[in-house]
Amino acid sequence: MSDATVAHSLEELERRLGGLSLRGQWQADANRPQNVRKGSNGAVHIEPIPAGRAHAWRWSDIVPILQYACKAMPESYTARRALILHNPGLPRGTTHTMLSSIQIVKPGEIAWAHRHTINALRFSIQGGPKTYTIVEGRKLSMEPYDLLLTPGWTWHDHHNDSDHDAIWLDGLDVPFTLALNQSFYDELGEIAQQPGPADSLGPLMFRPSPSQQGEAMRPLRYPWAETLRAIEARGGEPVDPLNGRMVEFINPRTGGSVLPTLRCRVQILPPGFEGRLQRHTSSTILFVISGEGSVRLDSGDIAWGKHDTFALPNWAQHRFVNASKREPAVLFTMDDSPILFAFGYYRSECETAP
Ligand code: GTQ
Ligand code: FE2
Repeated sequence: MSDATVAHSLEELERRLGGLSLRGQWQADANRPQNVRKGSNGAVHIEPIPAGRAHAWRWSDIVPILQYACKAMPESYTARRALILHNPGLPRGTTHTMLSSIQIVKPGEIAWAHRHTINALRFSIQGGPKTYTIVEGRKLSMEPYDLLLTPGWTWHDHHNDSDHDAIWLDGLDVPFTLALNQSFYDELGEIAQQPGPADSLGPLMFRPSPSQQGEAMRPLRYPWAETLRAIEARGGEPVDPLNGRMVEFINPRTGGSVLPTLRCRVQILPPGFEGRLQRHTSSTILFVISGEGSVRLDSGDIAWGKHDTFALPNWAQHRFVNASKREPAVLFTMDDSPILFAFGYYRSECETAP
């Protein structure tokens, strides 16, 4: 049977392509979820559908299950007694690029030393001067709302020498790093590192005054007391109609984000704040330090209160609301915007002024 005698069908073409490990470009993304729009002239416009769901994890659910985990897993060990905040709309992770967990270390415990290419941070919730993490030999205490960094490939082990449970929020670029297939992991082979003297770097610099460039070592601990001072110093600045007030944690050596993949900020919504509708291509994980409010999305409102954590998918329209007319709401946020800025993908839109 020669080709000249058979009708040339698209179906037959695709069958033959398959046998040759080829695919037509028209077949490539046919089943991919995406938002396709046609303009008045028939031209096609495509944009992402937000990856995963907006979801909140309640502190009131987390605390009892952490206590249960302590009974069910009597030792923390190297794998960590950490509960992943698993987005119900994703195969893995809290957003499609980031993963957060809530971790508990009991009095007297050590979470064993290891390192990984995955970048990680911790935002302390319950802790004190006798709760600490050792990062590359630097002993960093974990007091409430301190931010601690373990940049990719730095050794780290966590210690709780106090007589209270230590609890913190972990943030990592796990889904991003796995998507690139760049995950390496080592155990030290000893339970803990030998710590040097307590961390003793100079004062931190926050935007808008980045300097300290060229410093031999960068800060890996951002104490809450200093963060509060930075927030207070900027209290007189105008309130952004989208996000309230934002203070970014900066790597003083670069003037950029604290980790190559993750940006960390504190967001303050003044009393009665009702933000403009906005969306951006970055995804965000938010932890409520204090206050009560909601984020309003097309899919409904998500209310949040003290110590809740919630995930905001990329490109989801949202609006921040502080439910209180008297108290500000204070949030710790991490987002994946450094990845997007690095490759020119970052975009944002907002409602124009009324
Ligand atoms: O504490 O080093 O939630 O390596 C996930 C992976 C915490 C940690 C997590 C980790 C850690
Ligand atoms: Fe780790």
